[in-house]
Amino acid sequence: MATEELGTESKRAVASGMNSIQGGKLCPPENNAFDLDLLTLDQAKSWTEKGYFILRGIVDPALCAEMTDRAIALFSDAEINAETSISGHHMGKNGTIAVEEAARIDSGDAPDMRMSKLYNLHRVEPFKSFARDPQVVNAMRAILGPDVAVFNSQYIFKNPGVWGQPWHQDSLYFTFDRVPQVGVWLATSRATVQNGCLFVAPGSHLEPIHEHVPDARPGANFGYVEVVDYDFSTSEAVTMEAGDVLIFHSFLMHMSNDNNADERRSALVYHYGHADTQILGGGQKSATVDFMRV
Ligand SMILES: O=C(O)CCC(=O)C(=O)O
Repeated sequence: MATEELGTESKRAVASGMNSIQGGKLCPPENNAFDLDLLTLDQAKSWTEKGYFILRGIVDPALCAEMTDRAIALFSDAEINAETSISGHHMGKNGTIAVEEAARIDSGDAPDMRMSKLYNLHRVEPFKSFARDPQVVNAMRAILGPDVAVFNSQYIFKNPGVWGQPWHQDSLYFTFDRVPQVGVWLATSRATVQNGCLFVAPGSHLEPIHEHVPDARPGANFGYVEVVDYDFSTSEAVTMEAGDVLIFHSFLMHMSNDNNADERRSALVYHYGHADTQILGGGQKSATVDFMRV
């Protein structure tokens, strides 16, 4: 069908644009540590060898539930009061971007069932305070140094029946002059193998950025791309309780399972970098990049 072919073509063009800028890039291992003595020995070992570690129980589950309610309210507001809406992407007046789920299967019409992602939350409470959580900031300083900023924030809903995101490296999306960046994935519900937790490929943060090909599933979310030339047989499921935080390297290959359970899986995901990071290619700023020092 013509529309499907067009969709496939534009997905290929997006992937090839990102591959041509970021593909083959390496992160020098000496960039991965500023002062790992700020971490526990186990955290530092896991970070160095595997490319991630977990901070357990650092956010009250009641605050996680409040964050979810607030994200739903902001999502509804962005839809209703959108300045622009294109293909299920709504640009809210306060800078938020609400993205509807493309792969949703019989999930219903309520806003919280249509929501896939909500971007640009880190200047809004209660999300702003989490960006400055002392344990998170300590981890960022241990890895990146004293001058750090959060530059990307997303609230991700994965409702029952919704598909996961395939294997990828986040640095594919970050066209910056410095590497690495660091992902902070706060579970705001529990995350299980059944409801769509993350999986990671330990040690893959030492790989270059691999070529990513478009997610071939018809109806997959726009922008989903995947690594298909790596052996994922040693991958590990990251199961979490509400309030746990995964800290992960932006070169680490990771994916998430489909939600085959009858409960929602939700997460608040931040990305941090050095506060003086410059955007490559003349500074054309993405709508989802906004550096805020913490
Ligand atoms: O939360 C998910 O399901 C996927 C998140 C992810 O892979 C990412 O933010 O890079």
